[in-house]
Amino acid sequence: MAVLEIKKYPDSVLREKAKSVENVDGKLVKLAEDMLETMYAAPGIGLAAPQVGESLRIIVFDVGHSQGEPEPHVLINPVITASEGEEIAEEGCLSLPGIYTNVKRAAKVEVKGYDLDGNEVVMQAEGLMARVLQHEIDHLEGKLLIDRLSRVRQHMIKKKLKKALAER
Ligand code: GNR
Ligand code: NI
Repeated sequence: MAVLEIKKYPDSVLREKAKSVENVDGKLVKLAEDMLETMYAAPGIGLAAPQVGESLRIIVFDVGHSQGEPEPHVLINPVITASEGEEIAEEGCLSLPGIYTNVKRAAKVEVKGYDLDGNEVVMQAEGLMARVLQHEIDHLEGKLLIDRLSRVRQHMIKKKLKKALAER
């Protein structure tokens, strides 16, 4: 396994629409394992393939590991099939270092996808897991959390990002 480099804003790969995975081979399994290792090393609670430079529809997440045993999840070609309610909570993104801001999301989601064995998986999620699933699936569409903010807040954060970039 390997820790991969996390692509940061404004890398163009973060703005691409990721391609569907057509079949799960050894290379894809390796990518999923490397993504999990990269996520735990960051540390983060979710990661989408475009964040490591692979424009493919694969996400990994683990929302429970800080409280106990690691519970790694891999989802291939995930799709939100139902959503309910609204909830505002603070989010961060490994591709937007230093930015933490409230984001409005659906409170509950149902997500369908496939695991690494090619079996269909259906997940009912709420709370932090629902939030992370929506955040990761956004990455597959080339969408970042800043796109979900008010214009005024977007403007403020883009100024902050520009300044941070100039100082790198
Ligand atoms: O590590 C992460 N934490 C987080 C917190 C609240 C909502 C979403 C996230 S995902 C983020 C890692 C990341 O950037 N995934 O794409
Ligand atoms: Ni992110």
